[in-house]
Amino acid sequence: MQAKDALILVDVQNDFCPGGSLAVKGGDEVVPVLNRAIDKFTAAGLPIFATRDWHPEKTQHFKAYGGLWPVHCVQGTRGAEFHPGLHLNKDVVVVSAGMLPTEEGYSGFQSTDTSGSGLAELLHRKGVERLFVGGLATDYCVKHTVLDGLKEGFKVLLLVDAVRAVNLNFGDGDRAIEEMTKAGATVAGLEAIPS
Ligand code: VGL
Repeated sequence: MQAKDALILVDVQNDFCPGGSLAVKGGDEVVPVLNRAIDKFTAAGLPIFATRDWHPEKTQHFKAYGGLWPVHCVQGTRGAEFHPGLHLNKDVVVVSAGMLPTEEGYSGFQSTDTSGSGLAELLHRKGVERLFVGGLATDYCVKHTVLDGLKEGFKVLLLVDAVRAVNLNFGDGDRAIEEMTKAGATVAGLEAIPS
């Protein structure tokens, strides 16, 4: 493990898992894979960030108000909670996105912690240079987080066994992986996490 690595868990929330209001097929399958990544990062004392979609009840992100999506991840609801099987611990920093009624909030880099600091700033403060990214969903929040991470100057590894796609259109997930790769991300398995 290198001292400048961080793990980014993207939106592993109940509403994106089977039974949730915007369920991603196999969404819960990312949990055991991410838990192994969390255990490795925790053992090495390296930073872990968990992003979450954290919407108000009325937002242009939802169909009823002109957006694409069914109601999901409304602040304070069970659907907005992290999947109960995810090994979150007190050292994991939670950052929230999509809190404004006018904001889609697809990118983890639009997320802030409780004091209002953005993800890029939090990563820079810890001297992070390389991100390992997994979570939900491949074709939305994972993709935007990876692309923005690259734009911010981080090296980015996509933990490909730990992502699942919404696939509103057939093949969206595969196209998203291609787009991330073209932009400079590396597709990797858990073995890419040095221990
Ligand atoms: C997401 C669709 C709508 C995601 C969020 O977390 O990828 N997808 N809102």
